[in-house]
Amino acid sequence: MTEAARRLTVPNQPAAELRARGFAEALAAARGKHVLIALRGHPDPDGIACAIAQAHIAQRLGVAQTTVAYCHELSHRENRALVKLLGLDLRKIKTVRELGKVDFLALVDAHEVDPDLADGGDYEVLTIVDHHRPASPPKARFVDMRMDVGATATIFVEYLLELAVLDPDAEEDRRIATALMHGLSTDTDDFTFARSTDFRAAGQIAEICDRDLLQDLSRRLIAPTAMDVIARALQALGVRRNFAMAGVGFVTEAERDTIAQAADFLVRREDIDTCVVYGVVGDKYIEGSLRTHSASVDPPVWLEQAFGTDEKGRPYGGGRRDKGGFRIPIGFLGRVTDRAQLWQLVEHAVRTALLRQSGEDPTPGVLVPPVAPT
Ligand SMILES: [Mn+2]
Repeated sequence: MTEAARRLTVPNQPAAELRARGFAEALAAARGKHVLIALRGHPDPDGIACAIAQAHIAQRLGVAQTTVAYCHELSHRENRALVKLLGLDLRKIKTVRELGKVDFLALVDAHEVDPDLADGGDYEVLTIVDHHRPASPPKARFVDMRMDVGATATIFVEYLLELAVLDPDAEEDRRIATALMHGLSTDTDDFTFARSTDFRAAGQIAEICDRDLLQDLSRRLIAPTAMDVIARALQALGVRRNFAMAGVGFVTEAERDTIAQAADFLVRREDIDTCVVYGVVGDKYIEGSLRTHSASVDPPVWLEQAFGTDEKGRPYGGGRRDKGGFRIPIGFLGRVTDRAQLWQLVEHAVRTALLRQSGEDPTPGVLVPPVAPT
């Protein structure tokens, strides 16, 4: 039977088998070796779950050692709770070297090594498994990029079924299933944006999950700092037709996630479909989060059109179907001591770019007066 015919008769199955086999073959090259699963950016539940799933599969396939590591803060309270409640062993690193001899890197829920991992480029990337649209072709021995899944966790559920079936009676296996379910639900906004493949994956691990733990994990807490930032966003909110934007002023690095939380909140306003919340993070970057449920807004494209690219041609922003983010270094300007003035500059530049991109006239008259920075 031809591949096409088989695919017709048993939807998904042959492709799933092939991909899992390819993944296993790549990992086989690391038999007896040390693989670093390097999370990019601030680890989120999907990335963390996939990392421990890959570590589990790797172990079964004879990889001698796996380390899961990240190089940015584990900044979200819920992400710290995930690591704590599941008793996960995650390492925070600045270089790969500090882990001793590492033979390969593996990327999950990302397709590039974190640029802040100083010597990340010196190591071969063995596998890439991700659902973010790549800006450039990802380079690794094995690549599985799927834009049609709501979470990378869905892909790992598939791998687990083919390569290392989870045992409902084993504590570790239950933990992995629980983490994957949590990753699935957070990445799909509680399954609102889930595809059929995501539902299928959730169904396959539902009986193995620890329900009590899952409930603890999904308790959506809002930190007091996030509430403050949401209040600032509401105060500064500017609405143009179905587009809303809000500049929240200065935010510390540890609290950067509050910008995304404010955007999650604002996009629920019923008369808009897209919003952007932005601020100056750690006096180093203008950072912003975009949230949309508009069919015509593609976050990575929209953000690139609004903010362009850096001198190396890399877009300042990226994202997926319903959300995106951007980060623009402010460099030397970060030293400006008059924060009100600095904020005014940032506010003006960002608002102009956003209004232009949303098809509005960015003349000063339509700019909402900036809120005093904090
Ligand atoms: Mn993800």
